[in-house]
Formats: sequence, C-alpha cells, structure tokens
Amino acid sequence: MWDVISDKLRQAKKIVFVTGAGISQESGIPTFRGKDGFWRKYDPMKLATIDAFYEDPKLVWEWYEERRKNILDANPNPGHVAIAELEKYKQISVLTQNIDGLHQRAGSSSVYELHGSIITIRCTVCDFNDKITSEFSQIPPLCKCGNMLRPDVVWFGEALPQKVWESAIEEARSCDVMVVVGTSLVVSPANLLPVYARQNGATMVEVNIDQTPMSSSMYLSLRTSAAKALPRLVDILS
Ligand code: BV8
Ligand code: ZN
Repeated sequence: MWDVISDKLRQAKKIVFVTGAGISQESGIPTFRGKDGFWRKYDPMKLATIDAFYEDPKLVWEWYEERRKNILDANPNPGHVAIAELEKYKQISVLTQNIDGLHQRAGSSSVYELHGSIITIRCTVCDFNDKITSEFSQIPPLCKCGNMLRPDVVWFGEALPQKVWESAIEEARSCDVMVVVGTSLVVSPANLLPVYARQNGATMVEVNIDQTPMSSSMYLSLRTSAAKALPRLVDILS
C-alpha cells in the first residue's frame, strides 16, 4: 500500500495531515457529502450559516446539539489513533476541517481546528467563550450578558480563525510529506493547503475511498479507508 514511498516516509522529518469528515466516518459520524451524509437530512450549506442562525437559532442549535451528542458518543477510530501514534516517530501536525475533537481525544497534540469546535461556545456579542460542560437549560442558550450564545464553529461565509489559518499555511509550507485524508477538498480556503504543500515540494499522498479533484496530482492516491490505511503508516515508521 505505502511501499512506493516508504523511503520518503522514513527520510521525512515532518509529516502534516489534512483531514476532513471522512476520517471520522468510521467513528460513526456522518460525512457531509457521502451517501450517509448530513446533506440527506439537513442541508449544511443552509444550516451552517450565520443567516440560518439568526433566522431560526433554535433549529440551528438543535442541529448542533444532535451532532454534539452523536460526537460525544463516538470514539476515535484506528485512523485517528494511528496519526496520534506517529508522534512518537516523526514531527506531526494535523490540519483538520472537522469540529468533532476526535484527533485530540486520540492523543494528537498538534491539531489546528480550521473550522472551530462543536464542544466550545461563544457569545454573539461579548468575548465570552467556554467549553460546553453540561446540558443547556434553554435553547438557544443565553450569555451572562443576555445575548445569544453560538457554537464556536466557522460557518459558510465566515472567515477562518486568523491565527489558526496562518499557522496552518506555515505547517503546509514546511512539511516533507502531506497526507490528505477523508476530504472532498470542496470547501475553501482549507482546500488550498495541499496546493501550498505541493508548491513547497512536499510528497503528496491522499487517502480517500473516492476520487477528489486533487487525486490525479497526488504522488500516491490510496483508494481505501482511513482506518485501514493509516495504521500501516505506523508499521512502516515504528
Ligand atoms: C470563507 C464547520 C471568506 C461548520 C464547515 C459560493 C457560495 C458561498 C460560499 C462559497 C461559494 N464558493 C466558495 C465559497 C466559500 C465557502 C466554500 O468553500 N463553499 C463550498 C461549499 C463551495 N467557504 C467558506 O465560506 C469559508 N469561509 O470562505 O470566508 C471570508 C474571508 C474573509 C472574511 C469573511 C469571509 C468557511 C468554510 C467553513 C464552513 N464550515 N464546518 C459545521 O461543521 O457545521 S465546512 C464543513 O465541510 C465541515 O468542516 C467539513 O469538514 C467540510 C468539508 O467537507 P469534508 O470534510 O471534505 O467532508 P465531505 O463529506 O465533503 O467529504 C468526505 C470525504 O471523505 C469524501 O471525499 C469521501 O469520499 C471521503 N470518505 C468517506 N469515508 C471515508 C472517506 N475517506 C477515507 N476513509 C473513509 N472511511
Ligand atoms: Zn455575552
């Protein structure tokens, strides 16, 4: 599976992973565009937006609460665990589009959450933000200042957190190997990160059960699942 690049992997100092919803699919979390995707029940393009939130905060909050419960019941799968394990052998960072926190729960210590996190909230007005630790007494929940709280995620049309985005570009530009896992590379600007890595001469690898717009420009494109492919990386590098 990885044989064609085992030497490049062994020689690599830094390996950067760009991950999307596909890496959490084997933890039972629906992807956005797959057959089990959210699109079937809700249209994230409509719900994951600031307009939808102000139009119907209760509906948007109910969608996030349903997803958050599903995520809290889910566990990291062998794909997440393998990436965390690799930190013993290489300099690793994870640039994730996911908001589920599974990379951190698997033990990864350098995770950049490009689209925020479903387990933190922030106020729509003041600078309050916090981890969600208990059930809300009312939906939508209110801040101490009296204004509505919102999920601390990046909605379509919103800018990514400035510092996280700048660091992610830095990571993409300074890696020897980039492994793009479980993302359709539809959403920008996250889908630019592999371009930055390739411009910098990184060896580009993709792990995806389907084709993506970048499959043909990858040095190696593995048409298999994250939970199957990533543990094999640990076998090569340990
Ligand atoms: C911005 C958080 C500018 C919320 C998310 C036209 C109209 C309107 C907007 C745009 C437009 N054109 C472009 C845009 C910009 C827009 C965008 O890219 N839209 C797309 C849909 C065209 N982007 C934005 O709006 C971004 N912001 O541009 O701001 C700006 C700048 C300055 C100042 C102000 C504004 C913000 C984008 C962030 C949106 N938030 N999530 C939430 O989750 O609720 S994005 C959402 O999609 C998730 O984060 C998700 O991760 C992400 C991307 O999807 P994928 O992760 O790739 O998931 P997907 O289901 O698509 O693919 C899964 C893949 O895995 C598949 O390929 C499948 O084959 C594979 N797979 C499945 N199972 C497995 C597997 N692979 C391996 N193993 C398996 N087992
Ligand atoms: Zn407030």
